[in-house]
Amino acid sequence: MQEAARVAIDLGAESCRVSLLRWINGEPSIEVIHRIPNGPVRHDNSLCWPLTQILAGLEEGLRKAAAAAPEGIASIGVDGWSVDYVRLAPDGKMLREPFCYRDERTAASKEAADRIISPFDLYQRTGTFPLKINSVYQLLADAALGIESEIDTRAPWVMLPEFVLYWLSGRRVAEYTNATHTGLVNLKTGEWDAELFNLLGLPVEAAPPLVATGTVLGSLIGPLAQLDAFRATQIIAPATHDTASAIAGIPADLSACAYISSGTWSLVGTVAQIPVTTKHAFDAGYTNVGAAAGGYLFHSLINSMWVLKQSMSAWAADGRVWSIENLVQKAAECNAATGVLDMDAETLMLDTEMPRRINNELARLGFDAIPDVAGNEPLFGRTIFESLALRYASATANLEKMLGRKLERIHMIGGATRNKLLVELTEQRTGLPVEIGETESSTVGNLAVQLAASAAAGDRVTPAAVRQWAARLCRKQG
Ligand code: LRH
Repeated sequence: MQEAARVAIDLGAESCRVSLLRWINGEPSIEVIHRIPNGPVRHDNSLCWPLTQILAGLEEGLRKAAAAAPEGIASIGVDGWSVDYVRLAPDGKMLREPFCYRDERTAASKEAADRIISPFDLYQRTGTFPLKINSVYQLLADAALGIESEIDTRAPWVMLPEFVLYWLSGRRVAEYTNATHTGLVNLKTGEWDAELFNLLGLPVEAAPPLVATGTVLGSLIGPLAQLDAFRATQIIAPATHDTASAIAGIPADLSACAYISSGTWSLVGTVAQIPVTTKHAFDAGYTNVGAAAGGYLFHSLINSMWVLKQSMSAWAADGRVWSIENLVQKAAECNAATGVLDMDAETLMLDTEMPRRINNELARLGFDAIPDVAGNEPLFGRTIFESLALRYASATANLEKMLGRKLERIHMIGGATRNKLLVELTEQRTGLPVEIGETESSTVGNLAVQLAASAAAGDRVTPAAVRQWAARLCRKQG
């Protein structure tokens, strides 16, 4: 009898995917069955995610998966970008479409939180670098909006990938790796820091119960459960933070190397067994968030393809349509960049008018502007890639200083693995060889945890088991 299939759902800020793992003659084969384009949308004055649309797309994807796997689907797991969450109404439905972390409402709430507890104290307590986008500042912003926007801050909330798990299983949880990115999990206990919630005036009762990576939540519920392929389907919480899933998808031993997980953001770091919350790590912007099945992702978050994608949208609206492949190829033919951008600049994290923002930044730093006219798009691209590679280099140099040892290589996963120019520039600027991993590494990590969880039959999944499954899945992906 053919082994049952599995489904991985990856929620991405630019596109959400439903992928199907099947066993053909005993060998794994992973196929993206359905893609749902995604991006933040403006509702009135706030930036939100089109979650109703995403759920409709996921349902369509799951129906396609069922049709493609007559052998039956053993389990479904969901991972996605971190920090955003959904508030629930008493009937369990979403109260409103969730805010996107780029909404500027957290500027004021972070300032208010900083007055209650200093960012460095918070860092030492939770290990999480206090980024403005973290859920803690968003939950506080809900409180500040309060009456005006009718957000009941006592309303239960659930993070985005876990909302999809809740929709599929009826169980509301917070998986550990994703929970650590809220900025509200205590580093020592690995549990919600109730004292911190109190200090900040946030009701801890509204937070979901914390569960370990690889927890089996129960059977699939709802109309999809009527489909033959879903008769015996279990819903499993993988590492629901997509970066933790992506790192879990790397089959190699990472102790002597750095990873770059690239997409809308780039995460540059390594897996540490002990968290690092020194002043140096804080000043360098390094976070400690949970890794799948043990250890910490010690990395810094770098603004990445967002800058290019936003520029491409602005050009497309002006009739200047480019594919990424074409843009990268033409950028490689430019001799050099016009200048170097500060990829950490706040203005480059916002939406709309990106070419103008880039030029303002170039001017601020004393470089020439790039006339925003047809034909100059590759020069913008080249400037972004050069700036990114230099930022990767400062991140790896900082990492070596903090670890007190040299890195042997970089393991790159995610979208940049397809960008030959960026890979070359990264090798040149960091002076380290780059090993190319999976483009869709979070799918591999998501599935590896599901397989390890099923095999563990109620016991905790181990890093060794996850890595073995990742190796098995990667070998066939070419
Ligand atoms: C990448 C990612 C990253 C977070 C950010 C909010 O998708 O999950 O790890 O820091 O989105």
